Amino acid sequence: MSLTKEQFITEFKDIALKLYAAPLDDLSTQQLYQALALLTRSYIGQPWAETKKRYDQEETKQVFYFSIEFLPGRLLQSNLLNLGILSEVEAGLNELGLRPQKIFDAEADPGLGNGGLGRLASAFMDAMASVGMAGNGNGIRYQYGLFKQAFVNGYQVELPDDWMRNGFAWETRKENRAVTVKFGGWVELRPSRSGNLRVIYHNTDDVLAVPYDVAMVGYHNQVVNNLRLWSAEAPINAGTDFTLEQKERINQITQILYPDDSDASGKQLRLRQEYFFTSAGIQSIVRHYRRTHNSMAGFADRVAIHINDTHPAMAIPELMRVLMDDEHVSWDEAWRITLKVMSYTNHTLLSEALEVWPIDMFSGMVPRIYQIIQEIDRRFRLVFVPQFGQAMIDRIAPLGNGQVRMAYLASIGSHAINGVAPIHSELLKKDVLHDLYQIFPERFNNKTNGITPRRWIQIGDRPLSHLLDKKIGTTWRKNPLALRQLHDFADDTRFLDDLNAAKAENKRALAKYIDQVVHVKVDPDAIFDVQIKRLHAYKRQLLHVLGILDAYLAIKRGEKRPKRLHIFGAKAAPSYVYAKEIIKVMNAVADLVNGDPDVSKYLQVVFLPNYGVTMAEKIIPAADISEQISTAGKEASGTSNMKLMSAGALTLATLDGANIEIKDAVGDDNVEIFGLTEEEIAGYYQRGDYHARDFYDQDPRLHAALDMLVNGQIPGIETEGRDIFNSLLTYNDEYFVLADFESYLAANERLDKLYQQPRIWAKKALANIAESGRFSADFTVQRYGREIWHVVAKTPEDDHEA
Ligand code: NBY
Repeated sequence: MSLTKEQFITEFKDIALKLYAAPLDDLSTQQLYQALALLTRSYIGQPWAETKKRYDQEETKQVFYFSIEFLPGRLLQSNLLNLGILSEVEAGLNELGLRPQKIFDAEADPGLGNGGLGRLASAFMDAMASVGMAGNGNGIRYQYGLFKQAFVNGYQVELPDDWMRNGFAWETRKENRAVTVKFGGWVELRPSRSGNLRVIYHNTDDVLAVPYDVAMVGYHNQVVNNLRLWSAEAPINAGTDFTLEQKERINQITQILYPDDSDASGKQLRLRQEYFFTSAGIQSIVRHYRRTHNSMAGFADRVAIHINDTHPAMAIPELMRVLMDDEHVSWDEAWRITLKVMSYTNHTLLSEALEVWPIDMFSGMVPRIYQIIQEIDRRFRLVFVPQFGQAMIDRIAPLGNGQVRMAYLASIGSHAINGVAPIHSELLKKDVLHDLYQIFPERFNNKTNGITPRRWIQIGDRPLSHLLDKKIGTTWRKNPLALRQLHDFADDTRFLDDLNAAKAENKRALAKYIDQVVHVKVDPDAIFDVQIKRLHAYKRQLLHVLGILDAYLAIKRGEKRPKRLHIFGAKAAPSYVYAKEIIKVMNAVADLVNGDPDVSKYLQVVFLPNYGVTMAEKIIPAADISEQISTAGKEASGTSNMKLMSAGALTLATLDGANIEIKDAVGDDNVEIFGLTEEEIAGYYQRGDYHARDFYDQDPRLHAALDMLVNGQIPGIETEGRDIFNSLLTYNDEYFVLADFESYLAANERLDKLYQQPRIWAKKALANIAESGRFSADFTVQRYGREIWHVVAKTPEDDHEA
């Protein structure tokens, strides 16, 4: 859209006056934010309605991305950017004597997810709208997001994230689109005169699912898609029948996000959440379709439903249920439609993270869904036992060991199953879903994750963005592959110096932010070494910490090194004791290092509390080194690796997840690879001959670093230091930290040396930025569109051009 600075100023003053009955200079920052958000929303309404109308009129095939998590990040700036009016608005605010950034910072970050899985879902929403794909999100409107993390005496403390305290400016309550979700009770199957089976539900607990829609604005293309988040309420007209307690119980369903990104803990409320948003989504899709079609025959040509990990896998039996019970479609026809509609992404290779539910809990909560899964299970066995044998089918049938096994259900009921990086997709076929791969080889494929450069470069990294505009023009903003033009300037020393200057500016800004948040004065000239991701044993923040301890000891011995600032951001699942112990140790190490004037000349450590999307936007542009150091074969893909490379950070990495593709993209000279490969680790497992203690005994530097955990040199970690020490030595170091220690140090030493030559460093940074375009989620969703969903992207401009 077009909007001049002058128009904006008039409209902004006007809306603020209407809203608050006061002139601008009387308003708080929060009020200014609310007014600006409302004005921005008013620009979105029309293209939003028109997009909807166009999809209906043209009978566009639509994608519905079902995810129990979304992490959109703040939306004001990104909506303004995508509408094409960010510069005008900022100029207008400046002219009014207001600070744009201060207003943007008044927005709460909707933390409706744990980590990469939730962020990926939101990147895809942004990307689908931006490439003109009819892509809708389906999720939960959690009253409370992921806990707010604080540190008290170095320990993680979890506080409620009341992110909607000031409302959520971007949502629209769609009361008229509410549906009823039924739990519990029992099911009567009664033959009817027509020969159909009539399904009668008795004694169910009904919950009203009310949708709140959030606009997903495409980049400069007049497309606005829909993210539908469901909220649980007591059914209407029954107000008098519900006690306060019953209402409370219903409201609880969408009250809080589960803060577990590790093992699938069997929580009843979690299962309730899964069925709630899945059933609501399926019902509303079918209802919308049936408004314009009188049978379900063509449904699969108009609808693709994607299951983001197994949390929404009940979409499969739920669609079967609606097709059969409500639409009177036969089993065979319903199954044909369901298979064609559904597709599934797996996000983990850790077997403890594969979701399973006890059958008695499951069948009690969703009896009809359980019946349908029983029938899926029966038919699956009937068809495949003769061909593949009882033992194999027992391993992978949807029901087994008294459990409903969601990954198997998802795989059996989808026409496509994908991993999120090549190594991950290969390991799915080889290990985790090997038996299913034998049966359905054609379903398996890879779709490497992606990120949105709009948020991470255009919004997050202004200095770099301006530099790019000056050097290669602005086409990279629409097509990030244009970043490849940067290769032409790999030997342009002026430009390399400019790149370093942009990085330095970002580092000064981050240093200021660090001082504000944790009151540590850091040296902006240090190497900024960043590890930002959930705290997990397999991600090996511990290896990074041991590297810091080694540096500490070396500096204490009098060694001089280029100054490094280690920056961590990481939340631990509240029930993950070991991860929380690592957090305590990280904080204690930070105190030790920063508090020692001999050491802090060369080494500083900052652990920023409450890492999330908004904080990532501040950290990533300032990073020199990106630590991607998971045990090879454990990280499905990673996405912070892609974001950091696009900011020109050099990747310090194991050959895991998408690190491998980053290495292939930039070449061996432009990343720093270390550590055991996945094959080498598999070899240790097979032979059973990994002995962590040997590394401790044989490597004096490792020995000394590990001893610091237990010898009292780090105050306050008696218990935690001992537990971690034991996990590595007594319990033989499940994640091969000790085996990779030496090569990790060597890689770090190479980076230290390299940093002494700023232009060579900048040249490598340039190569990373130049090749980061391929990881744009725009391309990722287009690959999903072509190969899985069978949809084509199209924008209103395409119509004009045609
Ligand atoms: O998904 C992450 C992977 O670890 C990462 O490698 C990948 O890049 C990213 C996107 O594909 N997985 C992830 O974020 N998983 C969770 O957050 C999660 C949440 C809940 C549960 C399990 C995992 N759960 O069991 O409830």
